[in-house]
Amino acid sequence: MTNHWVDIKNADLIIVMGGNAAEAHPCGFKWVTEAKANRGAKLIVVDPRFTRSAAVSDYYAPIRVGTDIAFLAGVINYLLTNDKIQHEYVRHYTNAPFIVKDEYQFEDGLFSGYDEDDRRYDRASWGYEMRDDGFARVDYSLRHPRCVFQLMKTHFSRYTPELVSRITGTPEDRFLHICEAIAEHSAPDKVMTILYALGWTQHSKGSQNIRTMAMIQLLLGNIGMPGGGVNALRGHANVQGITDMNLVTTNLPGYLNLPNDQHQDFGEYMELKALKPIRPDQISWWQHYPKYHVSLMKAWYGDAASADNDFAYDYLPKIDRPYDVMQMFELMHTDQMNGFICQGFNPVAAVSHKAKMTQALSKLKYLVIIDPLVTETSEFWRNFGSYNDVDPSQIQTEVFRLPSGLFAEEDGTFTNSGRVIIWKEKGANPPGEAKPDREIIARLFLKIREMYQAEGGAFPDPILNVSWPYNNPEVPDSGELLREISGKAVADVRDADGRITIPAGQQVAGFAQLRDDGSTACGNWLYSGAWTATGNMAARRSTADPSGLGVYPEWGFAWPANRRILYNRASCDMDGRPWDPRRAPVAWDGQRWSGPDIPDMRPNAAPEEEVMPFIMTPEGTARLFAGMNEGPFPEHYEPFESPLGYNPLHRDNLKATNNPAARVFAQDWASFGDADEFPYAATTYRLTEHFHFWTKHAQSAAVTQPSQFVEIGEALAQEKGIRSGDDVVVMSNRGEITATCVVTKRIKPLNVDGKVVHTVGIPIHWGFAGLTNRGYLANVLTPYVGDANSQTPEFKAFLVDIEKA
Ligand SMILES: Nc1nc2c(c(=O)[nH]1)N[C@H]1C(S)=C(S)[C@@H](COP(=O)(O)OP(=O)(O)OC[C@H]3O[C@@H](n4cnc5c(=O)[nH]c(N)nc54)[C@H](O)[C@@H]3O)O[C@H]1N2
Ligand SMILES: Nc1nc2c(c(=O)[nH]1)N[C@H]1C(S)=C(S)[C@@H](COP(=O)(O)OP(=O)(O)OC[C@H]3O[C@@H](n4cnc5c(=O)[nH]c(N)nc54)[C@H](O)[C@@H]3O)O[C@H]1N2
Ligand SMILES: [Mo]
Repeated sequence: MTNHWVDIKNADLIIVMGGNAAEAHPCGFKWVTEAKANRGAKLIVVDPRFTRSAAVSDYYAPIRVGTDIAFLAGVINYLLTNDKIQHEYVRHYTNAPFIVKDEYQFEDGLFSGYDEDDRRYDRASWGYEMRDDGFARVDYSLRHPRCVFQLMKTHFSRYTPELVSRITGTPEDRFLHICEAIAEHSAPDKVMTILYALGWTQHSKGSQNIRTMAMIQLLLGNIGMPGGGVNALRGHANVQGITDMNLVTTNLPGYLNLPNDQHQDFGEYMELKALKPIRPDQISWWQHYPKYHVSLMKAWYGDAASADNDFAYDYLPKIDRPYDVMQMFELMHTDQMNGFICQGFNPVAAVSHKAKMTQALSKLKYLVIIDPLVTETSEFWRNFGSYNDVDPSQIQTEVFRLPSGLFAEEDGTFTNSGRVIIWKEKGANPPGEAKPDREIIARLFLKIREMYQAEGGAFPDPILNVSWPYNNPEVPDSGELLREISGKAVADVRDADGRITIPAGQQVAGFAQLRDDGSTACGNWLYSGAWTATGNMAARRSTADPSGLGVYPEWGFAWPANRRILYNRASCDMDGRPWDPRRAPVAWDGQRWSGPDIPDMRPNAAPEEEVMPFIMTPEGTARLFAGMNEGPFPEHYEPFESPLGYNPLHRDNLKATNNPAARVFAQDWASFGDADEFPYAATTYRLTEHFHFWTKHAQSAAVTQPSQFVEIGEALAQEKGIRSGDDVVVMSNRGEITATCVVTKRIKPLNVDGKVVHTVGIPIHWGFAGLTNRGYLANVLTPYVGDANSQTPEFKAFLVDIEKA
């Protein structure tokens, strides 16, 4: 979240689209209720299903799965053509005035630089025109034909309400009503927020869905504002924390990048990453990149990382492609990977195209499962009839199960969606032979290191030299780990005059103290200060909220620097006056930036200096034109399995039917189905009563939703002669499942480009392990194709057929 949970109470309008917060985030949803009750906020829900979020909304619109970019692009067109944007904000705080290179083009649904064989764009033509002094050219009148603002107007003018309705199936009047409601929030003192989750991410163009809404929020001037922002409601209790710590294989902790094979030279790499401003006087925060990188390597390798060996740069793998979960299973499937350690993860249930998953695991030599429970993954080799139709005699994979504790059986921290890190105590010790994850990983590491010590290896240094300074090496203490992540001086840190500012051994107060000379160590620059600033994380539980804005400055610690709202300088005009004095996180007081929140700005940057609020970019502005993998502007592409089979925007160019940069492995093209055979749009989602695939082991949860079901609308039910309670078979080109059918008024047929499109809804929680009635994994049906930027599978838009069983 750019903002945070409590801040939702400050919104005037809340859009829930691409998520279903009332059911998937029922506790956090209370802040929506507060906004409605206390300030008369309105709630709008856009979802293919009339969800429980929709049931308490002020306005609802249905949408065809996988078409949100068309909807949101239509909103952008509405805002631009009706001049409903916040002018000063757009002119100064976004890259609207920047002039784009001549070579940039958009034609027939493709941007310049497309390489069809590689399914990849060369982004060179997407840059700004630069001046001789290294700064970008801008036109604050916004009239230059190639300034971002004018290019946007042209690009989005195609998304008329009529076209939006044709693509999305959302009735035109409903779409226009929502446009009008959104447009009101271009007033400087009116703020809208967006709450989204998987309905946007789990698509072959998921990142662009979110980015399109970010553009709307920028046009309205809603980023940096209390009650505003772009807010991802995250999944598992600590998934924000694990993302911050490098969930994505191309990252290092704190969103630093793992160098790729083009970057073998340390000096060159640091220079490349330390981005200089491309506008005069801007902050361009990534200039500090080398400090964070070097401090990370000091945390990992201690004395073995020194200036003499480029701070152990050669120990880092230089990555040739992302190794996300789809890539891993592709490698297993093609015999390029033979061992897999799987911790707190049930991929057979959770990843798309289940048949491919079990085939892939069958090719392994060994599989290690670290989990408190039996899972579909640990049982993948066992025959469960049609639920898991495998022949164990043909599977040679050796499966090791290491029983772990559960998250509630360890102390440590959680980071919530709002970037707030809080300390938690454990509820109990893991039972029986189970061990905490920390101990399992530590002991695996120590054993592997021992083997390298004894037997050598091709390149043992990165293993042998890991710094492991814990009191009990077999069970590192969570406090020790958090202090390592928070950072400390490892040699005396001195100022320019040689005076010691932080003596060796002392924790640093925050990332501003980190150095690139090897005198500091820090496991994650974004968490720097989490330990020190607070003295003791466990004590950060003050419920004082002096401003009433829901800041709670001494409850937990929000990264970065305990800042609750990112880019909060943008909540003020160019003169440093709040757009809305009743909701001012910071303001310029004549001397400095101050207020209830920690300013996201150099504290003494006077407004006359014109230091722009988006301090992470070299421009100082947010980007309406940005280097996403499938294009600098969003464009509607159909899901890989589309009920239309063509893109109404580009019927004549088949290459622009689906996202041209989405990742598809060669063998998987044949596994996609088409609308002739599988005519219905399908999507998957969760229920409040279960958490994915493991609460089915808990009796109390298992009885609340004991049996698998799918949902269809009344019109389709009638067409197919299906009644509520009948068993049905749902088929995709990858397999079929049988379940009870619930016929519902909550799903309505949509009129899409003259064709009636029915939606089949498939909750995900059943499988062949646990205490519920046995069921089929929903992912028997889903396709194996990944988003172009995040590689998230397209779980939310595919094709099925349905028949009475
Ligand atoms: N009780 C419970 N709570 C959970 C979880 C759980 O398993 N159980 N899981 C947690 C996790 S890990 C996560 S990531 C979150 C997920 O939170 P959500 O994303 O809110 O959960 P989902 O139910 O998967 O999907 C949300 C909605 O997206 C809609 N949708 C599907 N396709 C589209 C589309 O193309 N466009 C639009 N606009 N909407 C679409 C679906 O109809 C559904 O209502 O929930 C978390 N909370
Ligand atoms: N079709 C479809 N597929 C989906 C989704 C969808 O919407 N549609 N949603 C996707 C999303 S967003 C997510 S997050 C995934 C969820 O997929 P997973 O994360 O794989 O599923 P979970 O069942 O939440 O958890 C996996 C395991 O973690 C174990 N566990 C719990 N606590 C601990 C612990 O402290 N230590 C260890 N070692 N193990 C522990 C549990 O016992 C469980 O077996 O599913 C994804 N798959
Ligand atoms: Mo998730």
